[in-house]
Amino acid sequence: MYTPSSEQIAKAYDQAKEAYAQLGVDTEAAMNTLSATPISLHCWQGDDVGGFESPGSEIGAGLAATGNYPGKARTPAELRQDAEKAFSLIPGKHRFNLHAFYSDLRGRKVERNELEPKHFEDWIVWAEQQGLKLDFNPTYFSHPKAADGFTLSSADEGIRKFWVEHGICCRKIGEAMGRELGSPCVVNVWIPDGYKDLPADRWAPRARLKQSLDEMFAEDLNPEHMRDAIECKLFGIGSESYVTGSHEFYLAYGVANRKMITLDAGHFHPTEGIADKLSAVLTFMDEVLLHVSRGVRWDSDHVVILNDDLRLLAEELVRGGVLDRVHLGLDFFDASINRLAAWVIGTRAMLKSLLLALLQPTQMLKDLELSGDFTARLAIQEDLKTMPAGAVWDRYCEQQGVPAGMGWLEEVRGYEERVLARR
Ligand code: RNT
Ligand code: ZN
Repeated sequence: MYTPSSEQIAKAYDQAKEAYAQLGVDTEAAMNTLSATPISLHCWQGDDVGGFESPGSEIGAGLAATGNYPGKARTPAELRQDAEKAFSLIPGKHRFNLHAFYSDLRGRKVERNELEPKHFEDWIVWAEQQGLKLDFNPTYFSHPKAADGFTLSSADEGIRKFWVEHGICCRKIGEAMGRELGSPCVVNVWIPDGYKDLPADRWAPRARLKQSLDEMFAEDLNPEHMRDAIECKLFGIGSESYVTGSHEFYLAYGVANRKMITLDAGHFHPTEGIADKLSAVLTFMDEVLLHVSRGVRWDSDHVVILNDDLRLLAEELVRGGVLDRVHLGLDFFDASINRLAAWVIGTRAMLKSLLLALLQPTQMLKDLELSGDFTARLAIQEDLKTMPAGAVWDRYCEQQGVPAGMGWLEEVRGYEERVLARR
């Protein structure tokens, strides 16, 4: 196992620093920027998108976490414990992204259209103690009123109203989280609504969704405390032929109503990447939320790894200078491996991709492009791939007080033995 010593890290870092300096890249500046870039870890990797309302219920909504690795979190306290362990292995200060059905009700039964900030008080207190900020999502699935696959675009007025009310509650919860923790909470709306087979009417559900969003967003809440986001999707299991909240729908809604859109890497055609979309949408919108995910042949939500899609995405963020306009959230759920290792692998991959992008001579590449030297543009981008970024990464981990190299895996194994295996 590669667990570098301090001397090893220092030596390799000095060489790397020198190598990057020859390219005009400042490794210290890169690490500083990285440390100021929070990633929002999605709570739902910790329990297979189960939530704590009714143990053992189906997720539904076309979402599927496959695998039965032992030790999943069964209570809010267990989820917090696991998340704390994961955060201790991830360099930097980050955020935690909750879904409404992770309310900490302590045995009470509260309907989703009656949720209040107090039902998340334990989460807020915990976040405060941990120095974390929170993000939030209304939950439009795993519920009897979502059983036919329609929520905010339901033709049943009672159901539609119920979900509008849920959205209103959740915006207020997000506002409380943001106010109490001193950082805007992004409240992301994703609904599963759609048809498996060819619809006879594509229009009415979209008209109803617009109406529902207008009702939900009617009250202006302080953007210092909360920001609304709306997440599109191309298709899902059970909604292959039609999704009410398509990309065009939410993009248009977002531009018309000044709401941010959410780009989930798994929500487009499999050959389509979200990296290319940033410079398009951010030309017209102030902010964007990303759900960084990894689809394998479909929207499978595999654990994020340092692949080309991720590298391109990070390059776009850095080259566009938009790290402060893009909220970086993760969205994957793998139940076939250690769940907290999944968080650590995915988040560390996201951070590594940002570091790689920050270690590029961005201006040099842009200049080469403008001068028409596409040969050098390609040659340098290719050689950058084998520059000693790993040495900078190790140094960054050490600086942030988390294991460098592969040392974190030992920690996870120990935790699995002591805690997870006993559940
Ligand atoms: C579903 C969306 C959505 C969910 C989470 C649980 O396709 O990606 O973001 O994954 O809200
Ligand atoms: Zn998503």
